[in-house]
Amino acid sequence: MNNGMKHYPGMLERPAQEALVSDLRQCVQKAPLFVPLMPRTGTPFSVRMTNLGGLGWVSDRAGYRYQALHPDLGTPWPQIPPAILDIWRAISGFQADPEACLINFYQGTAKMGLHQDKDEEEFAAPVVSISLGDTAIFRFGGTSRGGKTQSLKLSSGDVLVMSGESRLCFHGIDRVMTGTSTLLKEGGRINLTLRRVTKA
Ligand code: MD3
Ligand code: FE
Repeated sequence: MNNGMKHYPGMLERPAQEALVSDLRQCVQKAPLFVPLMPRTGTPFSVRMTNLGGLGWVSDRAGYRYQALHPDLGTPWPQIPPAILDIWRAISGFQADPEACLINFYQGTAKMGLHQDKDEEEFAAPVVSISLGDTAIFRFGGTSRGGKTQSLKLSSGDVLVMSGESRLCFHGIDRVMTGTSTLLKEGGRINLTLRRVTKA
């Protein structure tokens, strides 16, 4: 179970985390956080999001998809900063760069239910996740819904790589532990998820 999942605790040192947050603040000025809606029902997510790269993941009443433009502004997403691409190049083992960097911002009781990431065309590429700020309780299981699950704490500076069988595992965030990091002045948690969308 979960072959191909690798956790790198504390891969990013504090100064690197601070530099990333500074990059991300600039990016979010250009591509503000939006509140995704569940397909069909329109129920808002508790997590706010934005994206970097040629393609961004969005969700609204019409469904989940990747698109080149910010849903509220109609402008292209900012480029993925070099420091973020460097992490992918160092750790993914994949020959092509990611096309999408989803930024998830968790405040207060925000969480993310168990789901699979399957809106991409390229499943041979891993997904790389970078955690910044407060510690999260991450839950993951196997490739079918309803199986056994395990949990893992994801702390600021941790990197998680999901390749092979784990690429399609069910996963989510149960909760974020308020006050566990001083990285973000207002608290909360940022997760960056790097993905290859089209076939390389
Ligand atoms: C396992 N994000 O954006 S990161 C997501 O912390 C997402 O915001 C969570 O799930 C977050 O889709 C979890 C860890 C993670 C990311 C992608 C995965 C785990 C994954 C893709 C496949 C399997
Ligand atoms: Fe996911």
